[in-house]
Amino acid sequence: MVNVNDTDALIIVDVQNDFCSGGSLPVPDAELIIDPINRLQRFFDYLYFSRDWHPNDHCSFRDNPHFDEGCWPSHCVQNSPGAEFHGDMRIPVDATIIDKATTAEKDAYSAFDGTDLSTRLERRKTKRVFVVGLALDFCVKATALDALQNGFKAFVIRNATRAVFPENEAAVYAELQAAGVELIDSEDLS
Ligand code: VGL
Ligand code: ZN
Repeated sequence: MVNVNDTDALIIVDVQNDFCSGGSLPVPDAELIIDPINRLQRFFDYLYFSRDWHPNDHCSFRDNPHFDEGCWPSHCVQNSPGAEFHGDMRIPVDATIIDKATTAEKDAYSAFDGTDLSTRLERRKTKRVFVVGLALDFCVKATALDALQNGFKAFVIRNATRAVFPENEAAVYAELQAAGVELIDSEDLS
């Protein structure tokens, strides 16, 4: 069991329409994590919701003529419906939203990359972060590994995340565990 304490933080990564069914870059079974995430929220005093928040000429878009390294369909364009949080996810009025990859030239998978997330966590004396959301093999993985780099203890809650390429899931979990991220399920929390 893991006892959640009052400085622990839940980081909910990129649960946005474009990553869910009907979106431009759908993660298989993304909807299955909404209920677990809604139920997890009550354990935590501090919730951080990250958003992939790209300009419409972002370098990661494969149809962008100005960059050749783009490898994704256009997704999560700032202020578009696809960038909105999934409508069934609970978002408290006092929630903190962390926008990332907001400029055309730079991509950022980690919610720590180019944001003030680490500063905000330190200000609240947070030592441990619990990471959930989309997608396990990209932004969730990068966020958990970056949490370690920033000196936090990191957990990934398996039943509250899904991979965009499910065949990568086992390898990602092995990589996270080898790096020192703890893998748990919602039922392990009290
Ligand atoms: C993500 C691909 C491109 C993610 C973001 O949130 O995991 N994946 N941009
Ligand atoms: Zn993106």
